[in-house]
Amino acid sequence: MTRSISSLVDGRPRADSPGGTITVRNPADLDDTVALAHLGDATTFVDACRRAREAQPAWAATPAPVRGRAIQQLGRLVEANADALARLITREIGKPIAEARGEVQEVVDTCSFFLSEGRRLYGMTVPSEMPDKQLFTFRTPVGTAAIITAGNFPVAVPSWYLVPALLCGNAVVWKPADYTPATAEAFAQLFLHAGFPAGVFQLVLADGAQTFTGLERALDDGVLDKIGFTGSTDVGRRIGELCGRHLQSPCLELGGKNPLVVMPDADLDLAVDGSLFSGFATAGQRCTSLGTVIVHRDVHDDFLARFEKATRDAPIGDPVQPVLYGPMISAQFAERFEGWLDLIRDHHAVHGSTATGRITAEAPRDGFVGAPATGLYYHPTIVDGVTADDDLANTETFGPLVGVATFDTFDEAIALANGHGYGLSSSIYTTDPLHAFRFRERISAGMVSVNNSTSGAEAHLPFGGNGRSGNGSRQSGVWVLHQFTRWQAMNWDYSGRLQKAQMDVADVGADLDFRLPAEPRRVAHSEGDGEGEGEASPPAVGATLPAASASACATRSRACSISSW
Ligand code: UN1
Repeated sequence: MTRSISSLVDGRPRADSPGGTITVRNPADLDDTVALAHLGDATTFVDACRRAREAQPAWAATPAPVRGRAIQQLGRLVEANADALARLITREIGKPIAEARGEVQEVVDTCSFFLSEGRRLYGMTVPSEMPDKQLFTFRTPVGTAAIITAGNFPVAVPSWYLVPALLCGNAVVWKPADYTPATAEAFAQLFLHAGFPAGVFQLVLADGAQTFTGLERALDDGVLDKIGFTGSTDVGRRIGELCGRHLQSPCLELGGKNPLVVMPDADLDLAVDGSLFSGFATAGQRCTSLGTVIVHRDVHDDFLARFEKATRDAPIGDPVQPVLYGPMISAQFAERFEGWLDLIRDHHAVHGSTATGRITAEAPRDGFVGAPATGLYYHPTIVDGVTADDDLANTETFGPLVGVATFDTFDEAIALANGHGYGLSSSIYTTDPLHAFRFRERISAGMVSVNNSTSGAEAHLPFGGNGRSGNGSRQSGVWVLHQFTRWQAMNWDYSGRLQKAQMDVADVGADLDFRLPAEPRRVAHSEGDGEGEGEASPPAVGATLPAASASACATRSRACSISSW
């Protein structure tokens, strides 16, 4: 069945398609047409922003616990429709059904967290420096937020923005990826049935160029107060520039080149499990997907042999079956991935499958699950011998490709892990807590896993990155509240007179010349030396330290030994 999908402005489908139409095919079965999307244009986008802005004040005036109730109802609706939503995700982007179910669960988890935030959304009471005066802080909504998201997580990542934004009393205009209109429309229907008032949730289907023009116009017209964007670093940069001109700070979640460091003391089987999942789940098309395994020279060959075997044995294919991964999420991603395979050079060694590139009858994959010709399936590719200067070390290759680099010293591992300038997720496999904490201190990523994959963040920890991965904004948990509220400070003087801060403040009279009387210093003499206690003299410079300090030195020298590998 082909769905006909349109923007939903004030809950009503827009019959026109000024931005053209897009036909979306199931990437696991290209003969299956999933949806025909009618795209809006910049005017549709600005119109949606204007209507959202009109609806927002009444929503902001709704008590936060009542807003939380709408989030609760949304969570219930998502749970009740979980199977249909997960199956639609699998059909539209080819995500394996188990992962699609996990993604829907991530929406439920997000709702569960924020439904109670409606009963918190705490401000503070703060003491004043003057009597009969009280200070307070309040969180106020930002206004209208445009949320622009990618299609690799077509419901979970949007929910990280939409749910807290609405809970905080904002109105939202959601522009999903143009290649996931069916999932977007289904998810939008759940919002529209969850009890939010008309107008606070708008869905606009549009391509990137029309959306950018729409953002420019909406900002110029003063009908947009916040932008949340998940997507490429280049587009994030342009959105950042645009927001800067309007004195706004966007919430940007951009790409990653996520490192996974394998120390010589690591449990190698565990490291292989983590590399397999974060390298190839969602066919490597997560922002958190593994970019490069950075493995110590002493365990390189052993690790690579195990990783190679696990990858060769992994079931790949039909996403409704239990597979490691299915097809690429759409034709445009498949095409781009083929370009990135060109970054493999002569000094690299390729492992992991029976061929590279698309899985076809001519380039088959042993053990493929299903019929490869019907979909956009690609061989898993492990590229060994990656060095810091390689394009492969510095380019986000969104697809089933994992680089492997070797290090001798911890400093080298850190240089490889940070050198590309991204900073989203990272991982270290080690059995030594010292290595784990040293890694945490020195890695530039916003997220650090220890003995766990780079993917699979839980929905209530701060999610986001630094450098090429984002502008430091964070989603999820209480941290995202900073994105969708602003602090308002209030002071209330009930003294009945003007009390001037800093000037009319009572002082305390202290005697700052007071000193405690000096005590005589004494040391105990050793037994039988025939003398009593005597006056101590300060330890000579360079004298031997007591035992406690000596053990601290031992710890320090162990720490130093990391950099000598
Ligand atoms: C993304 O790819 O943009 O941590 C989000 C993970 C998922 C979310 C990924 N929970 O891999």
